[in-house]
Amino acid sequence: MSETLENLLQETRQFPPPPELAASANVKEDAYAEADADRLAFWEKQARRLTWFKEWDQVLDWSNPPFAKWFIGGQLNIAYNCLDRHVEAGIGDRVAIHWEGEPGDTRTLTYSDLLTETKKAANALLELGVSEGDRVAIYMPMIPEAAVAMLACARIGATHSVVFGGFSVDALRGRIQDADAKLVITADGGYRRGAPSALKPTVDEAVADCPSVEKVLVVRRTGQDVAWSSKDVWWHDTVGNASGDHVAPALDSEHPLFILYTSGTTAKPKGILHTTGGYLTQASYTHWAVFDLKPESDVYWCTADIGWVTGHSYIVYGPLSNGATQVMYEGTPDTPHKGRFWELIEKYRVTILYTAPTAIRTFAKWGDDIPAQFDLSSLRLLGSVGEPINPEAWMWYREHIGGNRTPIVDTWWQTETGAIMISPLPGVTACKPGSAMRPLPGISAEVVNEEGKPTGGGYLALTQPWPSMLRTIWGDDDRFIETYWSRFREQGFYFAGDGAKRDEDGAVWLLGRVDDVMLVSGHNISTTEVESALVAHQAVAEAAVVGATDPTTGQAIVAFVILRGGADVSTNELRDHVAKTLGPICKPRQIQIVAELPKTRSGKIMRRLLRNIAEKKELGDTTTLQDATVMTLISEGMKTSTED
Ligand code: 6R9
Repeated sequence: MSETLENLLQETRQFPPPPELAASANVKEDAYAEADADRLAFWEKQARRLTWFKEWDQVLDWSNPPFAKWFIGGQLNIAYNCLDRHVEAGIGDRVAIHWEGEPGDTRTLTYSDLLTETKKAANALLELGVSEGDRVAIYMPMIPEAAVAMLACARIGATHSVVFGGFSVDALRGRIQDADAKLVITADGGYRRGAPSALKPTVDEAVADCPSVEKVLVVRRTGQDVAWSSKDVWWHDTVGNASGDHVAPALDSEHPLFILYTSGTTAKPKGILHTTGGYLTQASYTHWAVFDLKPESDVYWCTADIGWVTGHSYIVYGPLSNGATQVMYEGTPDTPHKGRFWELIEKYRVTILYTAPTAIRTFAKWGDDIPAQFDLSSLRLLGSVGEPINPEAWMWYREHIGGNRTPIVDTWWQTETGAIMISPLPGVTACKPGSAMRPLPGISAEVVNEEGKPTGGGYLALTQPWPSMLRTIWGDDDRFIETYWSRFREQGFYFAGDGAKRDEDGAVWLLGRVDDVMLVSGHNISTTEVESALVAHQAVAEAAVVGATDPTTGQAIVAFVILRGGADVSTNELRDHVAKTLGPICKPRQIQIVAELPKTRSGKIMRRLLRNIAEKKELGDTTTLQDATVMTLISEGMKTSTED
């Protein structure tokens, strides 16, 4: 990116909070002023929402940046905060998890059930030789044992590293080796798209090259045949026979809680390290504040996988620390039919739904008539995470899922930030479709130029340390400094890697990764704005835009577009539509209609792969791709298309 980012899309629609929600909201307008007046006192107050075995001596140590410490000297146990204290408070009978398997089998776990399971799993881990400070890899389907495994690790102070159940042998092996994991927790398989999908063979192959692994703990989920080695133990034997008595030890506030590897690039994955007290403080506070959680009456559902940071912070640690009742679903949204999500919302009377733009655009593509067949009137709040949400997808979500009633919180954050950073507060903010609006109370973010000075369109920087910030990249402090803290070294800002703009009301609009920004005839154009213009055409469901090398303009815009079911439109009409909406400079050189787009497992479009196709280069690393066949289909389509 050379100068600043162009500001192309103008959005004038605005949706104030429903009055009832505003009146009873957990967090009101005054929170911003309170946090501005004394940021550390504000976070100290949020830390007191948790139960500490020993109070901290100091809130923040920032004497050795960028290595932060929060709540120094404090001691707590995360599993105790998520489970024991709720049972001690007399709400052990409250449902923690309504679990729904893909084939339709169900399990209901109360807080007491979850506590007993976690204590047994903690004892089993100890018996298997895992102790405080050891690393445990978790490679599991979306079953309750996945959450139990994480909580059991947290309980005994073992650092977990969850690896997406869809990742390959190579990805799993690399992550186990990088963290020197002593134990792997997995399952025989899980259900995906109507059939058992094996996990254990991948673990067997990976573990063959991982001398650090002493044991593999296996949950029986599908009952499919598995090869068995001397390292393997069944969950139902080991955890099943373990004692249900376990006292949660006090762990240091800075004790390493988890490592989570960021995906999606050709570089070696970065093991993002999170610790205990600061992480839980912010995960818990933001879950309560941003989703306005009323634990006695809400039924919350986050559709993420636990292999993604969203599953860590907003399925496991945030909701459970707040005593929430939630839905957990094993499978895909189209199995056995495309209304599965809406069926579950109707069945469990879900009040808060948290999902990703990729899912929303897919639902819009499948058609409005599908959600219309279900009773979604229980919903009172919707959330979005993972990518910029195109204004038209936001409007579709509000109308067809939220019945034009519910606020939508577009939450910006990263694996590295650990918890939500920029988001509306549902009882306070008048939301604009497509904007994450403003930093949460206690969070400092700016849109800055190359020199770190505030600007209308440029880089998103985080200007003050925050409790749930990453502490380092596992085993590589230099890379941590280089990746996140070198661009604004002088200012001491964290560089998020995202482009953003601030509108005249101060609202923040995320514009995608700066690596994806296109430089067309000297103009920096964000992929997000061109994609949003395309999605605003009634024929378009999804769009991915890349800058491909061009002899005359430097880079030229190439768009890959998925049409809505039944829609028919010429690519020239779409090119003209973009030119009319954003100006002639943004007119794509070429538009390719495709059936699918390459995405990561958390649904982010992998523009790097599309850029290679647009420039007719080799594909590069596709190991984190959700469906590898997509690329072959797109490049074949590209060869036969004519550039109009
Ligand atoms: C939570 C998560 C982080 C990257 C981030 C940004 C993109 C996430 C977003 C968003 C625009 C939002 N991103 N939420 N962009 N608006 N509401 O997604 O973590 O998987 O580490 O990805 O995702 O580009 O930098 P992670």
